[in-house]
Amino acid sequence: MGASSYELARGVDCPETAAFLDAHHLLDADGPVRFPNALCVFELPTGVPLRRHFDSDFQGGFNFYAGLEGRALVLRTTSTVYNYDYIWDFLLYPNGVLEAKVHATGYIHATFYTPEGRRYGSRVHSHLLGNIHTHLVHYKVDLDVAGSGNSFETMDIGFENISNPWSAGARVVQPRLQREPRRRERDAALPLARPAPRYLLFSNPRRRNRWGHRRTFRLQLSSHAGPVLPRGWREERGVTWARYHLAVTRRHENEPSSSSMYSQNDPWDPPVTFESFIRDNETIEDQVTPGCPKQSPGDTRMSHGDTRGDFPSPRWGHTEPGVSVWFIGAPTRGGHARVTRDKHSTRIGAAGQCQPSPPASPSCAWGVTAV
Ligand SMILES: [Cu+2]
Repeated sequence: MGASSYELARGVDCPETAAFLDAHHLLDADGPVRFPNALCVFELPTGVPLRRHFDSDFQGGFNFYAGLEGRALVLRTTSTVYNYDYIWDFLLYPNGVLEAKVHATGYIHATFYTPEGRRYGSRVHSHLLGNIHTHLVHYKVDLDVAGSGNSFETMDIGFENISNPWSAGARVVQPRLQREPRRRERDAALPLARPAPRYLLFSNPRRRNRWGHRRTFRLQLSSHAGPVLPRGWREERGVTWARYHLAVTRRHENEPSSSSMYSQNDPWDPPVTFESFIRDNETIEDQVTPGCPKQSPGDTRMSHGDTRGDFPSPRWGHTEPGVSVWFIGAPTRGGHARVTRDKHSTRIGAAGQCQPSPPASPSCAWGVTAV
């Protein structure tokens, strides 16, 4: 994508305050080609606090208030692919969450309108039909959690029906955690045909926190669409990674990428078939080989039935699939909110000012205590 990542406009593509960086590529060139300002970095107010608590005294006042404003550091670049533009964002949050996200914009690629065409899309102008189509995006991630000896498990919430210990003869239904270790590649390929498990957890069984829980990443997927073609159909062979919400495989040097740009030229017999990574069903449990972390193409996709509101530019409000990684029990919750105690204040903010935080702290926060 490097050769299609062009210059960004300050104030439009990125905020006025962003820092810009050049990008270089070597495609179809004798030497490096520079695209000025093709990357930008900026701080994004998320508009929602990272955390807050108003501790009511239930008598019209409060004991304390503490909050931490929400911000993310964003690294952004774009790719212009013919009529379409993709905006690629990587967001780093102060609580340790990493998020990868893509927005689609540009111009729609329409066809000539006929009334029969409405089975396949929406009329967007006198002679234009916006066709249904799918943008498939996937990320291949080499993930290490406190070293490369990692395991993968999924977790869901089930119910158990127990006798009520405080009331003889009565029953109580309560939620419980259901963990499912995924020990082999086939087990760790989660097909689109079934809903994805609620929690996708990558952990290091030998590295635990003080309470005995494994060091863990949680992967969260955000995607809208379903299968793009029936499994095994001729052209589907070129996108076998699209069969899964997520597939965790053992990393191999000869499997550096889960797809190939040349698959579009020969989807019937593509140069890289992701399905072959899984077919040997290797163990992925507790791999300790250095440099052999597991890789997990997380699959996100957006389906556009282009509608009138998408013309001429698709709205990006409904085109934001992405992947985020949460650290579980790691750099917990920021933890740097300053709570000042001010017995004379009756309103939040009256005495608390947003002050610069200590250097180690990710952001700034303020708090007030009132009587
Ligand atoms: Cu589209």
